[in-house]
Amino acid sequence: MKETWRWFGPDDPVKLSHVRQAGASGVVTALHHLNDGRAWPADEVARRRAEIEAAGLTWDVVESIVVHEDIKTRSGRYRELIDNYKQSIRTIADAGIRTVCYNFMAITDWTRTDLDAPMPHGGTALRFDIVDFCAYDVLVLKRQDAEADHPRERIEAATRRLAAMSESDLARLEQNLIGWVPAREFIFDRASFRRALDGYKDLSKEGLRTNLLEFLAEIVPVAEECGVRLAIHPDDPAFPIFGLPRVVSLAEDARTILKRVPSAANGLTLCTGSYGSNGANDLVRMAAEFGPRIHFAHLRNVTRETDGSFHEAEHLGGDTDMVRVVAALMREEENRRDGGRADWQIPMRPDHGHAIVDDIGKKVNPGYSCIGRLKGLAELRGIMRTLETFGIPEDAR
Ligand code: DNO
Repeated sequence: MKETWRWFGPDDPVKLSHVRQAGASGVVTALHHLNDGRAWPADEVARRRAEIEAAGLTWDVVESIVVHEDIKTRSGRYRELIDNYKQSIRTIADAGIRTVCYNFMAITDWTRTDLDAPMPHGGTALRFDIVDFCAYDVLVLKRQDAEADHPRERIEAATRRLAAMSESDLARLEQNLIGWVPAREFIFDRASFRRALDGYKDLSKEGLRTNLLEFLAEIVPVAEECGVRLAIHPDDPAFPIFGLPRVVSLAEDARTILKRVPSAANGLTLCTGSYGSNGANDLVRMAAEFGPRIHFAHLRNVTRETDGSFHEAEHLGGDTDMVRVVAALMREEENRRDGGRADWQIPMRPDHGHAIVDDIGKKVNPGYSCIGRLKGLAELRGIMRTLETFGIPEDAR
């Protein structure tokens, strides 16, 4: 697999020189400031690419060209915004970038309640605490019908939790859930978040899926034409939150998307952490089943807790058997090579990392510290080298 690393652009405190030192050879980035649905200008893409190449790296994956809310709800300016999206795909293809990771999550991108949860080793990790989430959803945001989405015992626990929370704890929780950038492109306050939720009140899961499929029907032919592979990122967490419809949470969702738009250009980002937040997903099986359509891998692990909470584990810890996932992906690469596929190599990145050692106390994009990811990448590289040296064992085939 090609070792890549997410870089948030010139403002990222983790520099391209650090990426080199971590041993990755590819970069995953976006024109993060152009996140309002406008088409990406070729000269800006070229400048960014030149900057990456000057550091001795290649720009392998665009993550993400943001899908505007109007496209997800098929309302407002969606026609013009889809045209812009197509234009951006053409522009990045002209610049030689052939993989686009994007998501179709309503309103929120990945969501956590806690960005600094203490781990037993003394560092911190990202965590989604279902009781904190429920406290915010039901008791603070007071979302209409929210009670129906949570079991009674959880609401009782949430009521006790909220009573014990200080004002600053609550402010932090709200900031983490609705007010935070950069992975999420929009910043909300309570009132604007309620309005955004309102925009989805008549959209069912089927409705959102239809909008996704219609979007794909328009952009996939463009991607095919210019040799770009689209890689949809799963919902994170991979279960409904805030009563919003979710269409990329389960293996079955991925299966439907691939089946309904059967082009090779329509593929997946196998994010083991996001899919792994839902115990119904078997990541090793998904890696094998969806192999030919996996265009990008986000490798990280989660530990699911009994009440539905989860936290981000070490890359080789947690509930997902990372060795077998990597083996399945490398097996897929072998198949592609045997089949003469030019795009045999799957770009992977160590997705997120704990804050450890010199990361602690540093201001970085949450989840995207240098040392934690460096550790994750080194561990994953160890698996890859071992499998390259000794071959992929029969029981991983
Ligand atoms: C989280 C990331 C996601 C991802 C988007 C893709 O760390 O994996 O924010 O970039 O969902 O559009």
